[in-house]
Amino acid sequence: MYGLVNKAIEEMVCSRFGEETWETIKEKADVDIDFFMTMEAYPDDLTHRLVHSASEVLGMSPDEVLQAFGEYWVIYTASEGYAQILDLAGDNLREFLANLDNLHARVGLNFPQLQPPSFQCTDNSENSMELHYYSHRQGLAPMVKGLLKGLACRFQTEVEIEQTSDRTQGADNDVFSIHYKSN
Ligand code: 1MF
Repeated sequence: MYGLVNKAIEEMVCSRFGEETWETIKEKADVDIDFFMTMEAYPDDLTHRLVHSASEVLGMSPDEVLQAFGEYWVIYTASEGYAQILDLAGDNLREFLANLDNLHARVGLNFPQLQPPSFQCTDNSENSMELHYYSHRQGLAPMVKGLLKGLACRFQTEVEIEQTSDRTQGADNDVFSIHYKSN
């Protein structure tokens, strides 16, 4: 994945736990890189090693780290030069999710090594929808749950998110059910 992803993990850890903790995490992950380059593509394995190491050092499960990271990604990209791309994707959760493939297509135009996931949503009713998540990558569904929470926060929408289908449990793809809490 592009270095932007590893930089976001670094920023999340450093802002919450400090730089020393980050150095420990990198060391344990056997990652000997001082500065990640935003525009350079790094092996996915490196990102996974960082997540696993962070989970050990921080005493969280890898899924919890990924979920926290998903939430952070929404804030991080908005503050690191991608505010406009995010703004263009919509001003409510439904619209944004429906536009995610367009967003990735736009980013991928300039960065050919992007391997974008794909998202398809279907409206179940006025207050609930289903999101199908397709990816070249394995094991990132917890991050998607975090991304959804981050987006709900961005749009100040209260939602309940449940994963109803799980690739790690043998399903063809991951499906999330999103329920708007009425208030
Ligand atoms: O292949 C990739 O390197 C890659 C990196 C990040 C693919 C996708 C993403 C973004 N995605 C991360 C989870 C990927 C899960 C998977 O592959 O199955 C999050 C997608 C997302 C979901 C909900 C809400 C917002 C989301 O992301 C918005 C977004 C997406 C991509 C970028 C920024 C915001 C982006 C921008 C530039 C990138 C990489 C990603 O790379 C650069 C950066 C600077 C210069 C050149 C390239």
